[in-house]
Amino acid sequence: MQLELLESLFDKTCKTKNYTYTYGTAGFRDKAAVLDTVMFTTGIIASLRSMSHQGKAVGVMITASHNPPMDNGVKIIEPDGSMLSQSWESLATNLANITANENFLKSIEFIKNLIISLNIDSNIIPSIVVGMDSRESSPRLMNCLLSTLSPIFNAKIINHNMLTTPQLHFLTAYQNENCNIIPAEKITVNQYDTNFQTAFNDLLKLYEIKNFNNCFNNLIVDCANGIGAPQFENFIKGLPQSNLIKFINNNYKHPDTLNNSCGADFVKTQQKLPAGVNDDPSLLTDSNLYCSFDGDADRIIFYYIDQTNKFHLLDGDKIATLFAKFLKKLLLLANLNDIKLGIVQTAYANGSSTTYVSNTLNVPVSCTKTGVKHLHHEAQTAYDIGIYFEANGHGTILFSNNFYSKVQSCLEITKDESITKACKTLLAFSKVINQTVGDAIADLLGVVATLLISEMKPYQWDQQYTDLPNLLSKVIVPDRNVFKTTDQERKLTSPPGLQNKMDTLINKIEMGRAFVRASGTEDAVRIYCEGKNAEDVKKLSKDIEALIMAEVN
Ligand code: NG1
Ligand code: ZN
Repeated sequence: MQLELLESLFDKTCKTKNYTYTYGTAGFRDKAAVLDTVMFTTGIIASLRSMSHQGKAVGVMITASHNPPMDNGVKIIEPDGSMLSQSWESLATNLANITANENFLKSIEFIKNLIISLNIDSNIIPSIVVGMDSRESSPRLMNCLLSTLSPIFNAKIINHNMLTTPQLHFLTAYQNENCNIIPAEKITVNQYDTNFQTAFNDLLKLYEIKNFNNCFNNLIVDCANGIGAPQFENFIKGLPQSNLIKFINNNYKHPDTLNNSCGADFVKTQQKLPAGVNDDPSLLTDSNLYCSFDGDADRIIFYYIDQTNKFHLLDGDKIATLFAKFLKKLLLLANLNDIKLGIVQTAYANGSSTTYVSNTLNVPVSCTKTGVKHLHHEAQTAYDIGIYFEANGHGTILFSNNFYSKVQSCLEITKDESITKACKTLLAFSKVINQTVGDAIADLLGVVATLLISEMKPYQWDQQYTDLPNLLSKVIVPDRNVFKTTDQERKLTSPPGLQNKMDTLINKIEMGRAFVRASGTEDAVRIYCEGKNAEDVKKLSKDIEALIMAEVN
């Protein structure tokens, strides 16, 4: 480690000064033009994180997910593939802000103190795995990131270049798990592909499924013109029936089109079909299943149209309930009643889904703050099978060690064929899921497998429950940081008095529910409203927006 080299690199790389960065819901996010300094400091933090894990590989992904093309961002991945530990988020924020606002000596002092207080052995060589999405600014920001890794830390760098966020999470964990058998430089996205293709094919073999037409004619995949396009186009070469998969918005080589009138965020918030479906009439039929990835393919939502061409959304809440129903049935078949299955949602989950999970599925449901790190933690600590999804389609399923040992021992003891099959299905299904993080590709495989095994068409899946009318909107305010919340972000504590005024409006409408919080990824305040009647919901949303504007102006 040669910290003395930092000064000249600071001057060369950190052009953005007098700026405040925050490690938010999903890492640092901002206009790409101001991210040079924070890329530089993130390289330092990632190296220290790897050293604090005795040189295990730590991942760094450059992406701004669903945000517009001129934005970008960066997030750090722990050696086990999970998101950066929360205690390090503030360290990352502090170093970025000291570097952007104070002098070089202060930054060096901060780094040295960190090394001492965390007891980091400075002789350890860090190992960093890097990747980026398809944005125009990503290669430039990658250079800012890499500028510290080699000269200062002499880090071992594996550069996967362009890939999806979940692919990088998976490969970071894979590299650490297999470090004694596979040299890091031999690890490529092929390992990811083979792993999930094999898992999916093995699961279908259990049920001898060869034909997908019982569930849909075509699967139309909207890739948001992002990195999911080339990655999934390549991935499906290892799937059966891949000729049924049709791509739209796969123009990732034109980064200016990223997330533009397409992608998971657009479809979920606008509640309508993305661009591209209407261009080709053969794509528009009620026998197709549609899905949209977001810009870095860690979110997916599904939808279909009925015979009258009406659009129906199958969002993250619907994915969670589909999986919960399927897994609960398998647990019952295998008599594995002591495996604790639960769903984790955020306040953005539709009220109908929460009622359905508790009252119809009889599955416990938890609510956490927005941001998958919160859901992930709850799923991991509260359940043996923790299904977590944000309504926007960001989520996965976590299977505990207790789950694996109980299913395995049941399999060893039982002579009953249906119990054996249920246990084998549970184990095979758990491999289809990317347990490091929400993954559009793995979640797609999980949904398709569930529909095929359950012989369910999209409209039957949709019949589980009917969403309450809802509206998600955002307003730009001078300072979103004045909006502070409590109760898993469902109630405002600041600005004072605003929540009371909102409650008066909410109480006026039937089944009304609404909340307001500052976004962690955009410079905006989000308003969520739902109620029994769509017109009431629209009005409530407008009224709350007016309250906010009156408050801040
Ligand atoms: P913010 O901008 O903090 O609301 C958004 C999503 C989160 C999460 C992150 C990361 C909504 C309402 N919020 O966060 O759920 O997915 O982006 O991508 O969808
Ligand atoms: Zn994303």
